[in-house]
Amino acid sequence: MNDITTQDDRQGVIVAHLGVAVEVRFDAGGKNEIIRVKRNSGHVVGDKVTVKGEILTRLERKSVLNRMDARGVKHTVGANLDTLCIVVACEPMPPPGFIDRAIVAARTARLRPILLINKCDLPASKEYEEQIYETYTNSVPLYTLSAETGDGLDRLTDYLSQGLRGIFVGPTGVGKSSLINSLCPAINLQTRPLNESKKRGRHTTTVSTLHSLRDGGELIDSPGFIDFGLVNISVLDLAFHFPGFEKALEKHCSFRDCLHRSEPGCVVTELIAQQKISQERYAIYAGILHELEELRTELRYREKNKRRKK
Ligand SMILES: Nc1nc2c(ncn2[C@@H]2O[C@H](COP(=O)(O)OP(=O)(O)O)[C@@H](O)[C@H]2O)c(=O)[nH]1
Ligand SMILES: [Mg+2]
Repeated sequence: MNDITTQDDRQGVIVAHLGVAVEVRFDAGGKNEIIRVKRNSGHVVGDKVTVKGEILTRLERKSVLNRMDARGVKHTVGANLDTLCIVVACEPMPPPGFIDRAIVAARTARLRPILLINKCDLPASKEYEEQIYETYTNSVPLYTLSAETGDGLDRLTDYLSQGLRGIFVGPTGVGKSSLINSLCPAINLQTRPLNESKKRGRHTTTVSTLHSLRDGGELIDSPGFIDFGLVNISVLDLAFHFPGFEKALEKHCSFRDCLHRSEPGCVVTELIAQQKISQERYAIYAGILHELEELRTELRYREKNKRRKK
């Protein structure tokens, strides 16, 4: 009797979420099956599950990645991720602070951030690459590549083939779909010339899927996932994880909850005075800090209103 139960209790991972069902890839045999779940069951791509008969149970998550939609509602994009691949290019350039927010979000969610500079085949790329290297060399691994020519893709393949599960994030038009297609031709995502993506607006489909790569590693493709706002990040997370402050923070500020504003004994302030952290970088930090504080005030206000209505 016991034997039958164990046979029935199968482990796998969710590779697609289809609303009222999920597609599970089972560890044994590597076969996929569709299992029914309740709508809004809370399961996401990357979740480890056990399936016993018709019953699906989620196992504990190692990490989750959340995003906030335009209305401020939180969504979980994927579970058990290892690395966030931040994609940028000289065209279109990311908005100021985009890379910093992404790095802080990744570190807060315990994902390893890496920075991919795509479109290195374009003549304007050299100067942009230099800027990026100057700012981020000591903070995150950097990869210069081109989905168009294939240059530098092998380094990314090698990185992911350590058995890492990754997801790409970046502004529309930088080449995320092109890169995913190069790494995993079976997915065959639609890519769009820059002017067309503006005309037609964003993807409408938001079905996330998990794909295994030929040389090892996995990628989550989540078409609606472009930016994730500052969801789940506290002012302290920002103060700890802002790229460029690493050297300073090795020494520790006098106060453990130092926000590097004008607190006494702040090592960031010290390094600014020594010109080891530039005013420009600090201004970006201060801007994000301000945004987070505004967001917190707004969330508190909304909470209060909600309670009042009840
Ligand atoms: N020159 C050049 N163009 C690229 C490269 N990668 C993507 N593109 C082009 O950039 C545009 C947007 O690419 P897409 O993959 O749809 O970007 P996404 O919005 O980030 O998914 C398309 O016209 C691609 O052909 C590259 O490495 N070099
Ligand atoms: Mg795309």
